Amino acid sequence: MKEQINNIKKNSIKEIEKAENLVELNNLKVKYLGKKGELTVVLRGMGSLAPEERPKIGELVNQVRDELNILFEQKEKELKKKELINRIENENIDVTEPSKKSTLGSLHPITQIIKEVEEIFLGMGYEIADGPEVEKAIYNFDKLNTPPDHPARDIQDTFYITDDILLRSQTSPVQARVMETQKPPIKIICPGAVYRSDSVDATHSPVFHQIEGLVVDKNISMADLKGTLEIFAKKCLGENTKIRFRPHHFPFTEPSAEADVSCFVCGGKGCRVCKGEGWIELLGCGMVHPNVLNFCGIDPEEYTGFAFGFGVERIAMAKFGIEDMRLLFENDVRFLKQF
Ligand code: 2NM
Repeated sequence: MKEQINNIKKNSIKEIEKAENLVELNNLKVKYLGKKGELTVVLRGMGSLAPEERPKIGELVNQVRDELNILFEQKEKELKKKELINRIENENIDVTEPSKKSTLGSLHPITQIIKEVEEIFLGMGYEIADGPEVEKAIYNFDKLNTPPDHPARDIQDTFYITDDILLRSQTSPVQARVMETQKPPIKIICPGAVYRSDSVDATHSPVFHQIEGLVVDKNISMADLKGTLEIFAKKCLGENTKIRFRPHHFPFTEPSAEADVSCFVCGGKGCRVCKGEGWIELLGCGMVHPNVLNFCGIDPEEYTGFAFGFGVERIAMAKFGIEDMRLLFENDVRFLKQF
């Protein structure tokens, strides 16, 4: 039996040396040390030996097994290294192969307009302010000179959460908050989502976006308002854009006006975009009502201000020639890809 074990040892050492890859090596491990391996079988056959022989043979088997295990380990390391070197030598990377195209998304048209308007006003020294979309009725209405019996406060028009908390219907509550906490001079624009209880159609959505602007300082006049909006219109819609003001009414401004711009498609002759008018309604504006300044802790005897506001969707639709507002909210990639 001793001889048999030594033969196994001799043969296995020879074979391990000759193994050319990891699969071969693993097969040898099974052949000699596996459950039905040659050495294992010898160990099992020890029952037939004389009792005094068993410890010696057992010791020999264990010794051979340990030696083989070490050899297997060494050979495995060697073969792994060889395979790695082989792979590195034979692998070639074709640097001329065209790369996989990665598709890059783009900003939503509403975001594009907001960013563009922000850039224009940042360039004129304005800061960008924001505030909560879930707002107190006081900030959305009372401080903006919109009393409790005003039709805009009707539950038909505004989303109430409780009697005095609502989804803001304009971004002016942000401006009321800024006036309350900061001293003039104030020069801000407030972009953001606003909510009104409107049914969805081609020109209405219960959620849309507004940008409102506010300037409060000493000696601010209607001339500052008109000059500012003229610069804005030209930068936003083209240097040839003309602007006109029509009297209007807002509770938070007095006097108030709506501003139209000459159609940037036909230049004023009349076309489909301006519906033959030559003019497109751009925004609402006015001089901040003294009550609003008062309600927000600013002395109207010392300071005056102007404010303006417009819907981003309407501007985006005019500028990009989008005919249905719903497209701006459905987020169909085939639509968004075009901008
Ligand atoms: C508009 C039109 C006119 C406006 C007024 C104020 C504030 F806070 F100063 F009272 N913020 N925005 C305003 C004025 C908004 O949107 C059509």
